Amino acid sequence: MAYQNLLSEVKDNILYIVINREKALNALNKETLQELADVIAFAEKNEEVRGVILTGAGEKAFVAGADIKEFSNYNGTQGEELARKGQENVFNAIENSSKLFIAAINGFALGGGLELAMACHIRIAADNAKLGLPEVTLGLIPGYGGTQRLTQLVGKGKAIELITTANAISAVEAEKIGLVNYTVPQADLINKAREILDIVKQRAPLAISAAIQAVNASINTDHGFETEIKAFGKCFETDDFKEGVTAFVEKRPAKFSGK
Ligand code: CO8
Repeated sequence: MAYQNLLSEVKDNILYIVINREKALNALNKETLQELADVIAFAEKNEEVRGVILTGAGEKAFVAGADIKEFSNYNGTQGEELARKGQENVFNAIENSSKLFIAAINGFALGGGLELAMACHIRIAADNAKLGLPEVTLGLIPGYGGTQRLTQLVGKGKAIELITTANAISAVEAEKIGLVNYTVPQADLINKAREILDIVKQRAPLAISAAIQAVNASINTDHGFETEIKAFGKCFETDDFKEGVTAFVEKRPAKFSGK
């Protein structure tokens, strides 16, 4: 699929998505959000795709936020609609995807950019990255799930501090508080993300999907344990379970079909 604001490529079962508006520090305008929604839907239904690496073009920014230049004419109803649509089609769609999404944070991840990274299942930051939610400097608050996901990831005290001060933090600080999984030199960023997906690719696809949904249920529902029980039971009905156990008994690597 050809996009105006994204580069995308499937290679060795990994979908690479690059947000490609380098001159605007990869800010999320409406078109980019729509293209992201489309490429996420593509990843979900394409069996070849076993994981996704999401990054920004250039070495300066992952995403410097929603496109502020589009904001000036919005009223309350439009603001609410945009937040709802974006959350449903992009941010929640990533979080609830059956494919593992890794954000490779190659620079500024601010506002909607940090929200995008937080919607991903794993975050890896380059050592030059700066992360923050500066919305209150614009008279706004985060609208793409940032108040919820930051609190889930780092706890209420740190989330309130970061959101109300609007201070951006370094990758090292972000790793210290659990906001990113790893900090690596910029040159190693994609390799580190690929290294993780190369492991995940060898695991049973339906089990990966079930694990993501069960972990999500621990924070987004009040029935996480029940979700786990049901998902655990369903795993026994998969070919992948039979293959996994047979391969173990036969002392060979499993060859999962995702069925
Ligand atoms: N939107 C639009 N354009 C941007 C954005 C942005 N978020 N960030 C940077 N740009 C543009 C600049 O305007 C500039 O363009 P131009 O060359 O045409 O003037 C270009 O990118 C380069 O930026 P700078 O010259 O500012 O680069 P600096 O190195 O001096 O500064 C910063 C880099 C610190 C990242 C600075 O650009 C900055 O502060 N950007 C804004 C960061 C921000 O406030 N982000 C939060 C936006 S609000 C948000 O994300 C809300 C999400 C929820 C929305 C929910 C519903 C809609």
